[in-house]
Amino acid sequence: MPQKPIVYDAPTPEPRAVTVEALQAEILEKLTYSIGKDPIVARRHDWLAATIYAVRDRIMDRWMESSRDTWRTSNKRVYYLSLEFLIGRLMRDAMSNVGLMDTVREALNNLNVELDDLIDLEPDAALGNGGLGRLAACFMESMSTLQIPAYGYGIRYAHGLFRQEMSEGWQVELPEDWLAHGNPWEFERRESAYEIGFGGHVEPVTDPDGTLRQEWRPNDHLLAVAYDTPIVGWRGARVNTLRLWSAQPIDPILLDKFNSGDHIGALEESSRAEAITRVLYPADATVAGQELRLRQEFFFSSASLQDIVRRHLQQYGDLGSLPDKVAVQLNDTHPAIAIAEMMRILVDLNGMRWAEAWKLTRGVFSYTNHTLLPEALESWPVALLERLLPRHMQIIYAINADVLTEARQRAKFDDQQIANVSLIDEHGGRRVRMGQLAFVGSHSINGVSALHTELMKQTVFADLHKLYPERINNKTNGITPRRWLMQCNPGLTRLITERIGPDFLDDIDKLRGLDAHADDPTFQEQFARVKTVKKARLAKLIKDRLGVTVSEGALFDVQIKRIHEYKRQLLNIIQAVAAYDEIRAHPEKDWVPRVKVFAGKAAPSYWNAKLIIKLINDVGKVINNDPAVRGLLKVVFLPNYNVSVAEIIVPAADLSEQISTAGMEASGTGNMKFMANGAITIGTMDGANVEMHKEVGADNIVIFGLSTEQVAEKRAKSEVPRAAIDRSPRLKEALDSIASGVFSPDDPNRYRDLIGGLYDHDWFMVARDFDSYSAAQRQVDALWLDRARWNRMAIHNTARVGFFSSDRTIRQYAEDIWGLAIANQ
Ligand code: 26V
Repeated sequence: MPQKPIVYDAPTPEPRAVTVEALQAEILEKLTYSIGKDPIVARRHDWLAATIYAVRDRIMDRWMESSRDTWRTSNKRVYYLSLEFLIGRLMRDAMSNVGLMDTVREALNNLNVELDDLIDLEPDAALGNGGLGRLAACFMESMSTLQIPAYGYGIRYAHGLFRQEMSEGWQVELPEDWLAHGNPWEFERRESAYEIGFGGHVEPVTDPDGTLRQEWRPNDHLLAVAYDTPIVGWRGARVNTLRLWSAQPIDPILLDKFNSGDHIGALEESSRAEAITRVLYPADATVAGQELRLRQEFFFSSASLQDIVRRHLQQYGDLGSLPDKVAVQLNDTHPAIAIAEMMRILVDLNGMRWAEAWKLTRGVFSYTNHTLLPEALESWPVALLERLLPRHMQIIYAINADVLTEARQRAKFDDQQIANVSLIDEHGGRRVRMGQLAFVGSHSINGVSALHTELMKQTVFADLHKLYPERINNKTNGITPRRWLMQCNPGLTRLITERIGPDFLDDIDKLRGLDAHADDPTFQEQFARVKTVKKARLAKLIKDRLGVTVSEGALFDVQIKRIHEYKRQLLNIIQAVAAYDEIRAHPEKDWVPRVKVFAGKAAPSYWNAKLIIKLINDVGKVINNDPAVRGLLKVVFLPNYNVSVAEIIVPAADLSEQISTAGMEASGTGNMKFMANGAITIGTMDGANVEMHKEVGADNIVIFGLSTEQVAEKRAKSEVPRAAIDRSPRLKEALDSIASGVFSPDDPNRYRDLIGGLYDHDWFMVARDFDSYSAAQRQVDALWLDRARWNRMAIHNTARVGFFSSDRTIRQYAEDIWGLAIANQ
């Protein structure tokens, strides 16, 4: 049936009323007619779903208006392709952004339901591992806020990141089940389903006009079905769509098999298809390398591109205008296969000439790199790609031939340089390097902090940068101030509003106005009081979860992030052990009471990371129970870190630990969340810390440690770290006690190898940065004792966080990469 033309001014229903009475009536109505529950027997989950349905209706009007607007204005659309979206809970975010918090709270109150209980009940959508996935979520919110017509494309994993529990201090992983109670936010779009192929062969065919084409004939097919979630911008400015794909079989059941009695075999195709979107890969810094992962990558890339091209053709009817109307941002290399898929769609399916297709493709795509760690750079064996995606492998070879020819002829590259820019890695078995593919197929390649972008130019992409010097650019990460200040810290938001008025809510740079109040003792007092309330809340969580009592008067020293050796939780806990030794040796000194808070997940197969968790727990058990410490030091590890837990911990932090080995943390975004909430950063000159140091000024941050250059130098010289240990009796004492089993009497050798590594190679410079870190911690103590000084620093941190808003980041993407004009607001 031919598609009906779109009528932009077709009738729409009356928008829903937003009074307390209307909401109250509607929540009841949803409970009865949508959930099918009598209010007298309804459970809390029923109330939650009913409330979400009522709020959702108030978003629908704006959602539809946003889509109409994009069709009507023919503006360029942005597509953010990401294998991860760590969005967390949506209800508070949505209510707060459309200004319905108080109304809904009152409506529920009248029904004897407490809004905060419902908020805590909503599952935390953990469709991501860490920084990369959370960045995608902040970007989605900022794109809606800035009224950019944008779509997020990803996977609707049935199971997000595993739940972490502790068993005798060890991490154990349990399956996560965020869809168990259904998901009232999503809309299944059966009509938007696409066929995805795998395997098979490529057949050359000659068209009637004599042209030769390659045709891929996959032997394995499944369906990608769309699920849409609305993403609301600040003040409901715009509602964009997060479209997540779910894999389904083409035939739900093989009837012939079933009828012949093979009941399991009849469902085989179904479970094989569904396996693709069953679970998120839980590693974020080592490539998984499994076939299923490549299937996930192609599955969502292909579905997204088919959707994009269909929408474009429906509106514009020709593909030549793609780069004018479509910008596709690749979040890391995970969707890089989309470049080859786009070429296949243009050349094989639409008969476009290769050179023309390549120009369009490069005009459409841009790529963000998020890590330079060699073990996290994706590459796939040629044999695997050939088997799963034979036509894409041919296309990759053809792209490579063009690039290498250009490198030889135009840039006069030598053999080594050719090897560096080649899409094919020849070391060991041949592999396709996805970073190189993403680079050559994009008009823009960006890093996520100034330092990281420089390192991209100097290391992994040095020769590609020589070949295409105008492509690499920097877009320092950001965070959405809505979730990470206004929603998670309403007390602070209120205080700021009282002081400088509400303008900062719409223009975050206005927070600068706080600078002028940083010396005001009354304001300092108020600022500190807000912090104390948040600390009391965290203290309660610690008590409830761990049974450990901590005082809200202590300095809350926080390191929360994925557990990784380069992030150096080990450095932090060794310093805690050294402090423990000092406190016992010098009970007469004026010690600053501290609570060291850790949280984060380790990749299930990352042994050292899991061992570090166990060490933190072992150390905590000893220190927290030693009467000689007199409560001056506590060490706690909060299990199952996720977005919702972060929203409680971040506003309660006094000190933010951002202590990665210089050159290794691409940006960090946790650092920015703490800054917004008035924590002082102790950190290395790494990632976005460098820019934070610049924004906040040297007086308002505590920097320590080796620089990127010094780290590189020491590594190049293969310098043995022993000298650093011999020079530092405090470090030596701490290492000896850990290695000899003081904290692991049940297994004295548990940490021998972990600590041994510090003597041996110390790749992450834990030993060599220790003294500098300890000195920095003493400096923190001194600052804390001068409370006026501390509070002033804290206020300056909040005041100067504006640069780290993801609105700023997205504006820069829009202007420099996507070629969009942003309305000034
Ligand atoms: C790699 C892999 C390998 C296969 C298994 C699953 C998986 C998932 C993610 C990754 C790449 C992780 C890269 C990453 O998360 N980078 C972080 O990106 C943040 C946002 O830009 C940045 O702030 C962090 O510094 C950076 O580590």
